[in-house]
Amino acid sequence: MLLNKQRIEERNGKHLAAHQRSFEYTASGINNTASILQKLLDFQVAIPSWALGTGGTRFGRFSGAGEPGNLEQKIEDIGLLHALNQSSGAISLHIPWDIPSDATAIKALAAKHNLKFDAVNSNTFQDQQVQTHSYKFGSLQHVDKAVRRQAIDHNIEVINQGVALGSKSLTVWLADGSCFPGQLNFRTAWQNTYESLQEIYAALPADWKVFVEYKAYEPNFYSTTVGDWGQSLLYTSKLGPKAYTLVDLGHHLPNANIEQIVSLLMMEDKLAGFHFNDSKYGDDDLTVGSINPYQLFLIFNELVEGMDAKAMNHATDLAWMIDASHNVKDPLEDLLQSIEAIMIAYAQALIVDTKALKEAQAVNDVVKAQEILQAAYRTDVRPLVAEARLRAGGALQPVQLFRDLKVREQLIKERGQTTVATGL
Ligand code: PSV
Ligand code: MN
Repeated sequence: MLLNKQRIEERNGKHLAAHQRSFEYTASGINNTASILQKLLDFQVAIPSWALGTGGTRFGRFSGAGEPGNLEQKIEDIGLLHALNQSSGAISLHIPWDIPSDATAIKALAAKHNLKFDAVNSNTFQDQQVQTHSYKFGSLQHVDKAVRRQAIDHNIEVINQGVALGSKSLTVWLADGSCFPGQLNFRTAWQNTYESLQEIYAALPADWKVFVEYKAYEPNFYSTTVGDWGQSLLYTSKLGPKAYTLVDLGHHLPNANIEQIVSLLMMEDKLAGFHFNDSKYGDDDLTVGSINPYQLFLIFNELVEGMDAKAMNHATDLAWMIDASHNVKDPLEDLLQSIEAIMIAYAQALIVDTKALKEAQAVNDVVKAQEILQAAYRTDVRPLVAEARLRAGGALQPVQLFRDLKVREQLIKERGQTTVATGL
């Protein structure tokens, strides 16, 4: 199914007058509207190939209907999202859930939908049918060299797949760790993992990066070998300049100060980018901004301040991606909501009066500092985000248009009721 700009433009018509009124009002209170709009237009968030179907937990999965049954259909889904919001111009593949059988054809299909290939992700946390050794007791950390070899080779294979598609980075997330005290030797597990990562690092093409993603717990519940940002930073610092630490918002212990982590990783030039999601308890993988939008804003505030301090390009110098599991919502509607939440937080961060904030910090004016941040956070920037979408040819109201055009109903007609997408 294709949504062309003309069809979207026609539908925008009936909301245009109301939008223009609210946009003018919001813009009148902001100094640099033109530059903010350009930044919003440039900002693209990659969609993971594994999040286009209904997700599940270990207790069950309640599949939706009309889910994409293959990689081509997943690309088509992201094409729909991008047509609606003009901010989802990239796809991140998980191998072997989504191995392209014909890289040239897949690349051409993605280009037809104006999509690029973001980071490729390896998977050594599940056993595949054709695999010789099991990852039950870890992969890159494993006590058996043959298992480590298999996991290293898989990562190199994923790099090769990514090269064929035009990706420029590999994300490694390891489930490695232990469930019980005494199960493994922490130092040996760390050392094995480091040596394995060194081999993967050595296989990176010159213009590639490797992202080491950390996670506090699950599936291992006693220790995780890349358990937090400190451990990831230790690996990436030792590996070299092509290695970076990837922050997945759901991978922290409760109440962690993620914005501070982000700020320090950027200070050290070691922040890879993000897997966006939201959570109340742990790795809940909920819609971005659905539980704690203020935290998301504070993270973007650090990002914008940190990127500007280093004259970085907001759109291209870090990797922006969603990593969520849509268990009770239509995945496409959920992704549209997530992108909207990201754009809102980004726009709010862009209107922070950074000069005044620095002045307040310099004289320890705590009250003023809070006033400045919350003035930005409490500004309704939705008309700015909508205006950027409108200028790019997207929908003024993406979720509403998705429903009005009966996109899911159409996909069910095309794909049937019972298709199940690959992923967790
Ligand atoms: C692990 O929880 C994770 O965040 C990693 O990024 C994986 O690649 C992804 O989720 C798998 O769903
Ligand atoms: Mn993740």
